[in-house]
Amino acid sequence: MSNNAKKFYITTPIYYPSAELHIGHTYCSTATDVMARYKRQRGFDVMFLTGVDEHGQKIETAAAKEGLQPKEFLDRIVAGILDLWKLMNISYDRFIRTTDEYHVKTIQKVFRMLYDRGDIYKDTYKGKYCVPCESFWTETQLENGKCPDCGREVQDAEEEAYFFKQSAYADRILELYERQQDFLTPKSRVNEMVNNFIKPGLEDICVSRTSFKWGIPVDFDPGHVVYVWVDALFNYMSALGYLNGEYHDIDRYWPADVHFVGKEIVRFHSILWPAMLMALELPLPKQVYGHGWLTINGQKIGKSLGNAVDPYVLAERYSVDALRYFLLREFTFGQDGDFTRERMLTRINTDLANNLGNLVSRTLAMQDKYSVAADPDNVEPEFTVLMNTTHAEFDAQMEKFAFQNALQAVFGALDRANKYIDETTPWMLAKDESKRGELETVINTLRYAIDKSAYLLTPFMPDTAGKIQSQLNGSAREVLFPRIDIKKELEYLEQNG
Ligand code: ME8
Repeated sequence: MSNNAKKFYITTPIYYPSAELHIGHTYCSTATDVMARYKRQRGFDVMFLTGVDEHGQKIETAAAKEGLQPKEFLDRIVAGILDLWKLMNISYDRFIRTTDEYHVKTIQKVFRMLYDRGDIYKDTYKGKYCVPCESFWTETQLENGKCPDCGREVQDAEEEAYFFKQSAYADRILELYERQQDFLTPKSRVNEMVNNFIKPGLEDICVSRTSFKWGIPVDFDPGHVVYVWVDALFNYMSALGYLNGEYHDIDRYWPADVHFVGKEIVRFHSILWPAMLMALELPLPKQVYGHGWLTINGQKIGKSLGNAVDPYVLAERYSVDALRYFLLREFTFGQDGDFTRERMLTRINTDLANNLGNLVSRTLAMQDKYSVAADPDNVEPEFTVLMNTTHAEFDAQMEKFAFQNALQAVFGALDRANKYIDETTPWMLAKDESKRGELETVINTLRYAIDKSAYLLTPFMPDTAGKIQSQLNGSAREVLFPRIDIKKELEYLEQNG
């Protein structure tokens, strides 16, 4: 990659290592992967970062339960996460573990710098703590006495601790939202932040703990470990080599072009994160995008709710590409979406088997049968226009992370191509030697529509797009997406899924 290429730095959150990764995690990393692949395809020098967020009491407790040291416990789980990303074809450029030595070094330096500048000070912490979420709450923030994020019990907590002067940055954060209108998107997330957190009075935030050990030690005050969110957020910079010698890309890639994050962690990314960066006089990320949740019957899919959907089962049964496609086509990225097996199967059948798959197999079967030579220049003008418009629409939607709309544009064109077959009836043209020219145009127009669509679909379905391209180039044909008998399949999943 030439060093002159425009850069694009995109991140997923770093995931909490959990043995039971579910389709919600897959959703976030697939969306990021699609965006990274899209930008690479358009010539950008992409840095796609993902990783794991390994510290905190939750991990310490989980490891102890299994009689393991935290690191041993983590290594096993991280191997599983890497395996899932491999399965899902997640093309990350860098994978960070917050237990990596270089990251630890960065965090210790950051903590000390914030302390030296007076942005971190020592006091006594009194309040509530949600262990599973690693979140501190004040009484007023609780909902019915429970954690407002997950609804679980919180604990009383009181200890000597360090605090970050978040309150001092409230005005500058509001100014940031004003000045940089797309800093936080979708727009609805800005109102949530302003009304729920900033307007009621932004509080200083407790950034160290003494009640457990599994964290990055504050190097000038033994016994204190750094609050997991300070540790976690700076991964986006430590992974580029900020304040460590491991990597040297900070000047090339920082500030990030976009952080993709789930809506429940938007507040950390759009308040605490910019506030800490402001304190250190560092450039702010250009954008934070808060995506919605995948739910089942309206409830967030997650381990603790016991309704996890296993991406392995779905990917093995319907293909990785079908799953990737479904996730980004069915749901509106910025909003919650309810997962059902029926929605998934219907989407795969309608779009992938009937529309795309059918178009490819019909076109290539006819090309063979009627011995039509490929000629990329023999294209109906209507389709040149259609595919150009589709391409422009696709790009416009991708720039807004409106994946569902981008895909809809391509599938609209594929739909048109299928109708064009019905209108032109190539099997009739083939019977009449005087219509040979017309037949050749029809087949080549279809090939052109397929080729352009495959190009656009590449970031979403890299394997399928590759298969389509090689089938267009004459390699043996295989069915791309077998049609599913939905009723039978639902019964199967009921028993095995
Ligand atoms: O929050 N639907 O990690 P995490 C959509 N370590 N997205 C979902 C989801 C669902 N049902 N369930 C989880 C953390 N996610 C921190 C991040 S970043 C500096 C630190 C998403 O493993 C969730 O919204 O709990 C989040 O964006 C990501 O998975 C990681 O969640």
